[in-house]
Amino acid sequence: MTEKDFPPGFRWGTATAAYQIEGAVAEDGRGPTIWDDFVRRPGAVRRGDTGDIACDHYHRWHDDFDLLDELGVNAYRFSIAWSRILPDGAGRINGAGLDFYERLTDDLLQRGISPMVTLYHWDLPSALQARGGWAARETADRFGEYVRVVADRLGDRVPQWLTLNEPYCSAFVGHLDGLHAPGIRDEATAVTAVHHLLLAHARGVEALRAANVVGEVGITLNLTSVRPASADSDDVAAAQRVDLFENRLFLDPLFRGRYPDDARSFYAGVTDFAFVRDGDLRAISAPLDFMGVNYYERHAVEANPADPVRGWHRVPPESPTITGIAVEPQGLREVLERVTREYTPLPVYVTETGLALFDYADPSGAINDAEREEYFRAHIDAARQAMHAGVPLAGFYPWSLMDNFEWAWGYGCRYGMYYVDYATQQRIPKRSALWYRDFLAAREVPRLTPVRAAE
Ligand code: IFM
Repeated sequence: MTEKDFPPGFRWGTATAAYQIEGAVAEDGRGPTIWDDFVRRPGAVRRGDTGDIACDHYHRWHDDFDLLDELGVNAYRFSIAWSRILPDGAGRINGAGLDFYERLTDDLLQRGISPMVTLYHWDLPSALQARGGWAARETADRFGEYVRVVADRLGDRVPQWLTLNEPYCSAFVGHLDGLHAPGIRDEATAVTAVHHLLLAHARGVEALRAANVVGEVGITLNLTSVRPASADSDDVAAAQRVDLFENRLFLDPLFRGRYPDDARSFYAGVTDFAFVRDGDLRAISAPLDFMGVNYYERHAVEANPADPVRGWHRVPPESPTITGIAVEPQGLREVLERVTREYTPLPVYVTETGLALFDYADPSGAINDAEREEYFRAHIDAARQAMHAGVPLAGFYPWSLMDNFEWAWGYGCRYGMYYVDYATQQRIPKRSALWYRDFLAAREVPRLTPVRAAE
Protein backbone atom coordinates (compact mmCIF):
# COMPACT_ATOMS: atom_id res chain seq x y z
CA MET A 1 0.00 0.00 0.00
CA THR A 2 1.29 3.49 -0.78
CA GLU A 3 0.23 6.85 0.61
CA LYS A 4 -1.64 7.47 -2.68
CA ASP A 5 -4.00 4.63 -1.82
CA PHE A 6 -6.09 6.72 0.53
CA PRO A 7 -7.39 10.21 -0.30
CA PRO A 8 -6.41 13.38 1.58
CA GLY A 9 -8.78 14.01 4.48
CA PHE A 10 -9.21 10.27 5.06
CA ARG A 11 -10.00 9.72 8.72
CA TRP A 12 -7.68 7.26 10.42
CA GLY A 13 -8.99 6.59 13.87
CA THR A 14 -9.74 4.06 16.51
CA ALA A 15 -12.85 3.47 18.63
CA THR A 16 -14.18 2.85 22.15
CA ALA A 17 -17.53 2.90 23.97
CA ALA A 18 -18.54 4.46 27.28
CA TYR A 19 -19.50 1.45 29.39
CA GLN A 20 -16.53 -0.54 28.13
CA ILE A 21 -13.89 1.94 29.28
CA GLU A 22 -15.17 4.66 31.59
CA GLY A 23 -15.82 3.01 34.95
CA ALA A 24 -16.94 5.59 37.55
CA VAL A 25 -20.46 4.22 37.31
CA ALA A 26 -21.71 6.00 40.40
CA GLU A 27 -19.80 9.24 40.00
CA ASP A 28 -20.88 12.80 39.28
CA GLY A 29 -24.55 11.95 39.03
CA ARG A 30 -24.47 9.12 36.49
CA GLY A 31 -27.63 7.01 36.63
CA PRO A 32 -27.68 3.21 36.37
CA THR A 33 -28.04 1.43 33.05
CA ILE A 34 -29.20 -1.96 31.87
CA TRP A 35 -25.57 -3.08 31.79
CA ASP A 36 -25.02 -2.11 35.44
CA ASP A 37 -28.00 -4.34 36.21
CA PHE A 38 -27.16 -7.18 33.82
CA VAL A 39 -23.58 -7.66 35.07
CA ARG A 40 -25.02 -8.39 38.52
CA ARG A 41 -27.09 -11.29 37.24
CA PRO A 42 -25.36 -14.52 38.24
CA GLY A 43 -23.80 -16.18 35.20
CA ALA A 44 -24.51 -13.30 32.80
CA VAL A 45 -20.87 -12.20 32.45
CA ARG A 46 -17.80 -14.40 32.68
CA ARG A 47 -16.25 -14.47 36.14
CA GLY A 48 -18.82 -11.92 37.26
CA ASP A 49 -16.81 -9.06 35.74
CA THR A 50 -18.42 -5.62 35.70
CA GLY A 51 -17.77 -2.24 34.11
CA ASP A 52 -17.64 -0.56 37.54
CA ILE A 53 -14.00 0.41 37.05
CA ALA A 54 -13.19 -0.88 33.54
CA CYS A 55 -10.22 1.17 32.22
CA ASP A 56 -10.95 4.03 34.62
CA HIS A 57 -11.05 6.24 31.55
CA TYR A 58 -13.40 8.63 33.34
CA HIS A 59 -10.38 9.74 35.37
CA ARG A 60 -7.58 8.89 32.94
CA TRP A 61 -9.07 10.21 29.70
CA HIS A 62 -6.39 12.85 29.22
CA ASP A 63 -3.57 10.30 29.40
CA ASP A 64 -5.57 8.03 27.10
CA PHE A 65 -5.84 10.83 24.57
CA ASP A 66 -2.04 11.10 24.72
CA LEU A 67 -2.10 7.53 23.37
CA LEU A 68 -4.11 8.77 20.40
CA ASP A 69 -1.42 11.36 19.79
CA GLU A 70 1.21 8.67 20.11
CA LEU A 71 -0.56 6.55 17.47
CA GLY A 72 -0.88 9.55 15.16
CA VAL A 73 -4.59 9.12 14.42
CA ASN A 74 -6.60 12.09 13.18
CA ALA A 75 -9.96 10.74 14.32
CA TYR A 76 -11.45 9.00 17.36
CA ARG A 77 -14.84 7.42 17.93
CA PHE A 78 -16.28 7.38 21.47
CA SER A 79 -19.76 7.09 22.89
CA ILE A 80 -21.77 9.23 25.27
CA ALA A 81 -23.46 7.50 28.19
CA TRP A 82 -27.10 8.59 28.09
CA SER A 83 -27.40 8.12 31.87
CA ARG A 84 -24.57 10.56 32.58
CA ILE A 85 -26.64 13.23 30.80
CA LEU A 86 -30.12 12.16 31.95
CA PRO A 87 -29.69 9.90 34.99
CA ASP A 88 -33.34 8.82 34.83
CA GLY A 89 -33.31 8.53 31.05
CA ALA A 90 -35.58 11.57 30.75
CA GLY A 91 -36.33 14.79 32.58
CA ARG A 92 -33.63 15.99 34.95
CA ILE A 93 -30.39 17.01 33.16
CA ASN A 94 -27.06 16.28 34.85
CA GLY A 95 -24.72 19.14 33.96
CA ALA A 96 -21.65 17.22 35.14
CA GLY A 97 -22.26 14.63 32.42
CA LEU A 98 -22.44 17.26 29.71
CA ASP A 99 -19.30 18.91 31.11
CA PHE A 100 -17.40 15.61 30.93
CA TYR A 101 -18.17 15.01 27.27
CA GLU A 102 -17.52 18.65 26.46
CA ARG A 103 -14.04 18.27 27.95
CA LEU A 104 -13.40 15.17 25.85
CA THR A 105 -14.65 16.83 22.69
CA ASP A 106 -12.72 20.06 23.16
CA ASP A 107 -9.50 18.28 24.02
CA LEU A 108 -9.72 16.12 20.89
CA LEU A 109 -10.44 19.13 18.72
CA GLN A 110 -7.45 20.96 20.19
CA ARG A 111 -5.26 18.00 19.28
CA GLY A 112 -6.58 18.01 15.68
CA ILE A 113 -8.29 14.66 16.28
CA SER A 114 -11.78 14.59 14.81
CA PRO A 115 -14.37 13.20 17.25
CA MET A 116 -17.03 10.82 15.96
CA VAL A 117 -19.63 10.65 18.71
CA THR A 118 -21.90 7.63 19.15
CA LEU A 119 -25.06 8.59 21.00
CA TYR A 120 -26.13 5.07 21.97
CA HIS A 121 -23.76 2.17 22.47
CA TRP A 122 -26.06 -0.25 24.33
CA ASP A 123 -26.24 1.44 27.75
CA LEU A 124 -29.94 2.22 28.13
CA PRO A 125 -30.78 3.99 31.42
CA SER A 126 -32.36 1.49 33.82
CA ALA A 127 -35.26 3.85 34.45
CA LEU A 128 -36.31 3.44 30.83
CA GLN A 129 -35.97 -0.34 30.95
CA ALA A 130 -38.38 -0.25 33.88
CA ARG A 131 -40.85 1.41 31.51
CA GLY A 132 -40.43 -1.26 28.82
CA GLY A 133 -37.03 -0.47 27.31
CA TRP A 134 -36.80 -1.03 23.57
CA ALA A 135 -40.06 -2.97 23.60
CA ALA A 136 -41.78 0.37 24.32
CA ARG A 137 -42.27 2.91 21.55
CA GLU A 138 -41.84 5.80 24.01
CA THR A 139 -38.16 4.88 24.43
CA ALA A 140 -37.57 6.21 20.90
CA ASP A 141 -39.06 9.56 21.89
CA ARG A 142 -36.96 9.67 25.06
CA PHE A 143 -33.88 9.06 22.88
CA GLY A 144 -34.82 12.03 20.71
CA GLU A 145 -35.11 14.24 23.80
CA TYR A 146 -31.72 13.07 25.07
CA VAL A 147 -30.11 13.75 21.70
CA ARG A 148 -31.57 17.26 21.73
CA VAL A 149 -29.93 17.95 25.10
CA VAL A 150 -26.54 16.73 23.84
CA ALA A 151 -26.90 18.63 20.56
CA ASP A 152 -27.67 21.86 22.40
CA ARG A 153 -24.32 21.58 24.21
CA LEU A 154 -22.06 20.02 21.56
CA GLY A 155 -23.84 20.61 18.26
CA ASP A 156 -21.64 23.60 17.42
CA ARG A 157 -18.44 21.53 17.36
CA VAL A 158 -18.83 17.75 16.98
CA PRO A 159 -17.93 16.97 13.35
CA GLN A 160 -19.65 13.58 13.16
CA TRP A 161 -22.54 11.97 14.98
CA LEU A 162 -23.67 8.36 15.03
CA THR A 163 -27.15 7.80 16.41
CA LEU A 164 -26.85 4.08 17.25
CA ASN A 165 -24.15 1.46 17.39
CA GLU A 166 -25.13 -1.95 16.03
CA PRO A 167 -28.91 -2.03 16.57
CA TYR A 168 -28.74 -5.71 15.54
CA CYS A 169 -26.92 -6.51 18.80
CA SER A 170 -29.17 -4.33 20.95
CA ALA A 171 -32.24 -6.03 19.49
CA PHE A 172 -31.24 -9.64 18.92
CA VAL A 173 -28.33 -10.34 21.26
CA GLY A 174 -30.15 -8.44 24.03
CA HIS A 175 -33.74 -9.60 23.43
CA LEU A 176 -33.57 -12.94 21.57
CA ASP A 177 -30.30 -14.61 22.60
CA GLY A 178 -30.40 -13.00 26.05
CA LEU A 179 -26.62 -12.81 26.06
CA HIS A 180 -26.52 -9.03 26.41
CA ALA A 181 -28.53 -6.64 28.54
CA PRO A 182 -31.40 -6.64 29.19
CA GLY A 183 -31.10 -10.44 28.90
CA ILE A 184 -34.51 -11.17 27.38
CA ARG A 185 -35.16 -14.28 25.25
CA ASP A 186 -38.24 -13.58 23.20
CA GLU A 187 -38.30 -13.20 19.43
CA ALA A 188 -41.40 -10.99 19.24
CA THR A 189 -39.79 -8.58 21.70
CA ALA A 190 -36.56 -8.63 19.68
CA VAL A 191 -38.30 -7.70 16.42
CA THR A 192 -40.29 -5.00 18.20
CA ALA A 193 -36.99 -3.70 19.56
CA VAL A 194 -35.58 -3.55 16.01
CA HIS A 195 -38.35 -1.19 15.00
CA HIS A 196 -38.14 0.97 18.10
CA LEU A 197 -34.36 1.24 17.78
CA LEU A 198 -34.74 2.34 14.15
CA LEU A 199 -37.41 4.78 15.29
CA ALA A 200 -35.01 6.09 17.93
CA HIS A 201 -32.47 6.62 15.18
CA ALA A 202 -35.12 8.63 13.32
CA ARG A 203 -35.90 10.73 16.40
CA GLY A 204 -32.17 11.26 16.93
CA VAL A 205 -31.69 12.47 13.35
CA GLU A 206 -34.68 14.80 13.74
CA ALA A 207 -33.24 16.22 16.95
CA LEU A 208 -29.80 16.79 15.43
CA ARG A 209 -31.28 18.47 12.34
CA ALA A 210 -33.63 20.59 14.47
CA ALA A 211 -30.64 21.76 16.51
CA ASN A 212 -28.81 22.72 13.32
CA VAL A 213 -25.71 20.82 14.30
CA VAL A 214 -22.61 21.60 12.24
CA GLY A 215 -21.61 17.95 12.09
CA GLU A 216 -22.56 15.14 9.77
CA VAL A 217 -25.08 12.53 10.87
CA GLY A 218 -24.95 8.76 10.38
CA ILE A 219 -25.59 5.38 11.97
CA THR A 220 -23.36 2.35 12.45
CA LEU A 221 -24.60 -1.13 11.55
CA ASN A 222 -22.69 -4.33 12.09
CA LEU A 223 -22.98 -6.09 8.75
CA THR A 224 -22.02 -9.66 8.01
CA SER A 225 -21.14 -11.31 4.75
CA VAL A 226 -23.48 -14.30 4.51
CA ARG A 227 -23.25 -16.95 1.81
CA PRO A 228 -24.92 -20.33 1.26
CA ALA A 229 -22.74 -23.34 2.02
CA SER A 230 -23.71 -24.83 -1.36
CA ALA A 231 -25.81 -24.13 -4.44
CA ASP A 232 -28.54 -26.38 -3.02
CA SER A 233 -31.78 -24.39 -2.97
CA ASP A 234 -32.38 -25.14 0.72
CA ASP A 235 -28.97 -23.73 1.66
CA VAL A 236 -29.59 -20.69 -0.54
CA ALA A 237 -32.94 -20.08 1.18
CA ALA A 238 -31.37 -20.49 4.63
CA ALA A 239 -28.64 -17.95 3.76
CA GLN A 240 -31.30 -15.50 2.60
CA ARG A 241 -33.08 -15.85 5.93
CA VAL A 242 -29.90 -15.13 7.86
CA ASP A 243 -29.12 -12.20 5.58
CA LEU A 244 -32.61 -10.90 6.36
CA PHE A 245 -32.15 -10.52 10.10
CA GLU A 246 -28.41 -9.83 10.11
CA ASN A 247 -28.39 -7.18 7.37
CA ARG A 248 -31.49 -6.33 5.36
CA LEU A 249 -33.82 -5.84 8.34
CA PHE A 250 -31.77 -2.73 9.09
CA LEU A 251 -30.48 -1.60 5.68
CA ASP A 252 -33.83 -1.72 3.89
CA PRO A 253 -35.82 0.51 6.27
CA LEU A 254 -32.91 2.97 6.52
CA PHE A 255 -32.19 3.29 2.82
CA ARG A 256 -35.35 2.06 1.05
CA GLY A 257 -37.98 3.16 3.54
CA ARG A 258 -39.54 -0.31 3.91
CA TYR A 259 -38.97 -3.64 5.57
CA PRO A 260 -37.82 -6.37 3.17
CA ASP A 261 -40.63 -8.31 1.48
CA ASP A 262 -39.60 -11.55 3.16
CA ALA A 263 -39.62 -10.01 6.67
CA ARG A 264 -43.37 -10.36 7.16
CA SER A 265 -43.43 -13.98 5.98
CA PHE A 266 -40.35 -14.96 8.02
CA TYR A 267 -41.81 -13.43 11.19
CA ALA A 268 -45.43 -14.43 10.41
CA GLY A 269 -45.80 -16.64 13.47
CA VAL A 270 -43.90 -14.18 15.66
CA THR A 271 -45.30 -10.71 15.01
CA ASP A 272 -47.64 -8.94 12.60
CA PHE A 273 -45.52 -5.75 12.58
CA ALA A 274 -48.44 -3.84 14.14
CA PHE A 275 -45.80 -1.71 15.86
CA VAL A 276 -45.14 0.08 12.54
CA ARG A 277 -47.20 3.28 12.39
CA ASP A 278 -47.86 5.71 9.55
CA GLY A 279 -44.85 7.89 8.96
CA ASP A 280 -42.37 5.69 10.82
CA LEU A 281 -40.58 4.39 7.75
CA ARG A 282 -40.42 7.84 6.16
CA ALA A 283 -38.75 9.13 9.32
CA ILE A 284 -36.41 6.12 9.56
CA SER A 285 -35.26 6.64 5.97
CA ALA A 286 -34.63 10.39 6.31
CA PRO A 287 -31.42 11.40 4.49
CA LEU A 288 -28.12 10.84 6.27
CA ASP A 289 -24.67 12.26 5.60
CA PHE A 290 -22.62 9.09 5.97
CA MET A 291 -22.85 5.45 6.86
CA GLY A 292 -20.82 3.51 9.45
CA VAL A 293 -20.02 -0.18 9.04
CA ASN A 294 -18.71 -2.46 11.77
CA TYR A 295 -17.35 -5.67 10.33
CA TYR A 296 -16.36 -8.82 12.18
CA GLU A 297 -17.83 -11.80 10.39
CA ARG A 298 -18.21 -13.63 7.09
CA HIS A 299 -19.94 -16.96 7.34
CA ALA A 300 -21.47 -19.79 5.36
CA VAL A 301 -24.99 -21.02 6.14
CA GLU A 302 -26.66 -24.35 5.49
CA ALA A 303 -30.24 -25.46 5.85
CA ASN A 304 -31.48 -27.22 8.98
CA PRO A 305 -33.54 -30.22 7.80
CA ALA A 306 -35.30 -30.34 11.18
CA ASP A 307 -36.73 -26.86 10.54
CA PRO A 308 -36.81 -26.23 6.79
CA VAL A 309 -38.97 -23.09 7.07
CA ARG A 310 -37.06 -21.01 9.63
CA GLY A 311 -34.00 -23.05 10.61
CA TRP A 312 -30.36 -22.75 9.63
CA HIS A 313 -26.88 -23.79 10.71
CA ARG A 314 -23.69 -21.80 10.67
CA VAL A 315 -20.94 -23.87 9.05
CA PRO A 316 -18.09 -23.96 11.59
CA PRO A 317 -15.01 -22.25 10.12
CA GLU A 318 -11.85 -24.25 9.51
CA SER A 319 -9.68 -21.88 11.56
CA PRO A 320 -11.83 -20.21 14.19
CA THR A 321 -10.44 -17.48 16.43
CA ILE A 322 -11.22 -17.52 20.16
CA THR A 323 -14.71 -16.10 19.58
CA GLY A 324 -15.46 -18.87 17.08
CA ILE A 325 -15.39 -16.70 13.98
CA ALA A 326 -12.79 -16.83 11.23
CA VAL A 327 -10.52 -14.04 10.01
CA GLU A 328 -12.05 -13.20 6.61
CA PRO A 329 -10.93 -9.79 5.31
CA GLN A 330 -12.64 -10.52 2.00
CA GLY A 331 -15.96 -10.19 3.83
CA LEU A 332 -15.20 -6.55 4.65
CA ARG A 333 -14.77 -5.81 0.97
CA GLU A 334 -18.02 -7.62 0.24
CA VAL A 335 -20.14 -5.74 2.78
CA LEU A 336 -18.69 -2.35 1.81
CA GLU A 337 -19.31 -2.97 -1.88
CA ARG A 338 -22.81 -4.19 -1.16
CA VAL A 339 -23.72 -1.05 0.79
CA THR A 340 -22.59 1.15 -2.08
CA ARG A 341 -23.99 -1.04 -4.86
CA GLU A 342 -27.37 -1.86 -3.34
CA TYR A 343 -28.17 0.84 -0.81
CA THR A 344 -26.52 4.24 -0.80
CA PRO A 345 -23.92 6.40 -2.50
CA LEU A 346 -23.09 8.03 0.86
CA PRO A 347 -19.51 8.13 2.19
CA VAL A 348 -18.81 4.99 4.21
CA TYR A 349 -16.64 4.64 7.31
CA VAL A 350 -15.38 1.40 8.76
CA THR A 351 -16.27 2.39 12.31
CA GLU A 352 -15.01 -0.90 13.82
CA THR A 353 -13.19 -4.05 12.94
CA GLY A 354 -10.93 -6.05 15.22
CA LEU A 355 -9.73 -9.33 16.60
CA ALA A 356 -10.16 -10.86 20.07
CA LEU A 357 -7.07 -12.55 21.49
CA PHE A 358 -5.84 -13.82 24.85
CA ASP A 359 -2.97 -11.32 24.86
CA TYR A 360 -0.24 -11.58 27.48
CA ALA A 361 3.02 -9.82 28.27
CA ASP A 362 6.07 -11.96 27.52
CA PRO A 363 9.05 -12.06 29.96
CA SER A 364 10.46 -8.87 28.42
CA GLY A 365 7.11 -7.11 28.95
CA ALA A 366 6.26 -7.02 25.24
CA ILE A 367 2.82 -7.97 23.91
CA ASN A 368 3.37 -9.71 20.63
CA ASP A 369 -0.07 -9.66 18.98
CA ALA A 370 1.21 -10.52 15.53
CA GLU A 371 -2.20 -11.95 14.54
CA ARG A 372 -3.87 -8.61 15.28
CA GLU A 373 -1.24 -6.70 13.30
CA GLU A 374 -1.90 -9.01 10.35
CA TYR A 375 -5.66 -8.67 10.88
CA PHE A 376 -5.48 -4.88 10.64
CA ARG A 377 -3.13 -4.96 7.67
CA ALA A 378 -5.41 -7.35 5.77
CA HIS A 379 -8.63 -5.48 6.62
CA ILE A 380 -7.16 -2.11 5.68
CA ASP A 381 -6.12 -3.67 2.39
CA ALA A 382 -9.61 -5.13 1.86
CA ALA A 383 -11.10 -1.69 2.54
CA ARG A 384 -8.65 -0.17 0.07
CA GLN A 385 -9.72 -2.66 -2.57
CA ALA A 386 -13.37 -1.81 -1.95
CA MET A 387 -12.50 1.87 -2.34
CA HIS A 388 -10.81 1.20 -5.65
CA ALA A 389 -13.88 -0.75 -6.73
CA GLY A 390 -15.98 2.40 -6.20
CA VAL A 391 -16.90 2.52 -2.50
CA PRO A 392 -16.65 6.13 -1.25
CA LEU A 393 -14.66 5.06 1.80
CA ALA A 394 -13.80 7.98 4.04
CA GLY A 395 -12.31 6.51 7.22
CA PHE A 396 -11.14 3.45 9.11
CA TYR A 397 -11.41 2.97 12.90
CA PRO A 398 -9.84 -0.26 14.22
CA TRP A 399 -11.48 -1.68 17.33
CA SER A 400 -10.16 -0.82 19.87
CA LEU A 401 -7.84 1.79 21.30
CA MET A 402 -7.26 -0.34 24.39
CA ASP A 403 -8.43 -3.55 26.03
CA ASN A 404 -11.78 -3.06 27.71
CA PHE A 405 -14.92 -4.64 29.14
CA GLU A 406 -16.00 -6.99 26.38
CA TRP A 407 -19.65 -7.39 27.40
CA ALA A 408 -20.55 -11.03 28.22
CA TRP A 409 -16.86 -11.91 28.00
CA GLY A 410 -16.01 -9.41 30.72
CA TYR A 411 -12.25 -8.93 30.69
CA GLY A 412 -11.77 -12.51 29.45
CA CYS A 413 -10.63 -11.53 25.97
CA ARG A 414 -8.88 -8.49 24.58
CA TYR A 415 -9.36 -6.33 21.48
CA GLY A 416 -7.07 -3.38 22.25
CA MET A 417 -4.03 -1.99 20.49
CA TYR A 418 -2.93 -0.98 23.99
CA TYR A 419 -2.79 -3.69 26.62
CA VAL A 420 -4.48 -2.71 29.87
CA ASP A 421 -3.05 -4.15 33.06
CA TYR A 422 -6.27 -3.93 35.06
CA ALA A 423 -4.48 -4.27 38.40
CA THR A 424 -2.39 -1.13 37.84
CA GLN A 425 -4.31 0.51 34.97
CA GLN A 426 -1.05 0.70 33.07
CA ARG A 427 -1.42 0.92 29.28
CA ILE A 428 1.24 -0.86 27.23
CA PRO A 429 1.43 -0.59 23.42
CA LYS A 430 1.10 -3.96 21.78
CA ARG A 431 2.88 -4.84 18.58
CA SER A 432 -0.31 -3.88 16.67
CA ALA A 433 -0.21 -0.35 18.15
CA LEU A 434 3.40 0.08 17.08
CA TRP A 435 2.52 -1.21 13.62
CA TYR A 436 -0.48 1.16 13.29
CA ARG A 437 1.67 4.07 14.50
CA ASP A 438 4.30 3.30 11.84
CA PHE A 439 1.64 2.75 9.18
CA LEU A 440 0.16 6.19 9.90
CA ALA A 441 3.56 7.87 10.18
CA ALA A 442 4.54 6.53 6.75
CA ARG A 443 1.44 8.22 5.36
CA GLU A 444 2.11 11.52 7.17
CA VAL A 445 -1.55 11.62 8.22
CA PRO A 446 -2.41 15.30 8.73
CA ARG A 447 -4.38 16.37 11.80
CA LEU A 448 -7.85 17.70 11.02
CA THR A 449 -8.96 21.23 11.69
CA PRO A 450 -12.21 21.58 13.60
CA VAL A 451 -15.50 22.71 12.10
CA ARG A 452 -17.27 25.35 14.16
CA ALA A 453 -20.63 27.01 13.96
CA ALA A 454 -20.52 30.67 12.92
CA GLU A 455 -20.50 32.84 16.04
O1 IFM B 1 -16.70 -4.64 21.86
C1 IFM B 1 -17.64 -4.69 20.83
C2 IFM B 1 -18.22 -3.32 20.57
O2 IFM B 1 -18.80 -2.77 21.70
C3 IFM B 1 -19.27 -3.40 19.49
N1 IFM B 1 -18.80 -4.09 18.33
C4 IFM B 1 -18.12 -5.35 18.51
C5 IFM B 1 -17.02 -5.20 19.56
C6 IFM B 1 -16.28 -6.53 19.75
O3 IFM B 1 -17.15 -7.53 20.16
